[in-house]
Amino acid sequence: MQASPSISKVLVVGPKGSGKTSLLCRLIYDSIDECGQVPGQFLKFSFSRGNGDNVSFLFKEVNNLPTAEKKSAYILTLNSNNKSDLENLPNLLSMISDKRVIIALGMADLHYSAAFWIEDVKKIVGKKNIKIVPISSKTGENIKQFMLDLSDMVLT
Ligand SMILES: Nc1nc2c(ncn2[C@@H]2O[C@H](COP(=O)(O)OP(=O)(O)OP(=O)(O)O)[C@@H](O)[C@H]2O)c(=O)[nH]1
Ligand SMILES: [Mg+2]
Repeated sequence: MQASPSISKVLVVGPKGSGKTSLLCRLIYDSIDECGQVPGQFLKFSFSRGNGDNVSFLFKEVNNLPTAEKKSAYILTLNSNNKSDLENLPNLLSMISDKRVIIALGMADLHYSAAFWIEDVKKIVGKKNIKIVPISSKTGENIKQFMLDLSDMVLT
């Protein structure tokens, strides 16, 4: 049994309407019907990795970058149905100084109408070691995998 690590503060950033609030709602309430006033709030969440390890997070949606706020990592959300989210990605990445960032490629339930997908994001991210995980906050698709990848990132 591993001693439980201290809490990891993770800032959720991304273009307007890219799904930041919805992702947090999915994580905290397992639904996007009760989003309420998630923005600006610190949300505590304990994730069970399934092997007896729990990882504690403190999430916060941040709508203005760059930020001086302390953090251990960033989640960057993108709306895969909105081409401008891909176009704005280089600028967004330049405002994130932290090396620990994971990209939540959102609206995977609308993959059929996506404006871009994983390969397109990879081209912009280049050699940076940034994981890109397709997710749907609406259906919950791949959210567990996303949390496993996020916890891997903060634990290493
Ligand atoms: N189909 C679908 N819609 C989604 C998904 N995630 C979010 N949405 C919708 O996309 C819209 C924007 O989502 P938000 O979570 O408010 O995005 P945001 O990044 O917090 O937006 P701002 O705070 O305004 O910048 C809402 O209408 C959501 O219901 C998803 O996975 N699938
Ligand atoms: Mg929001």
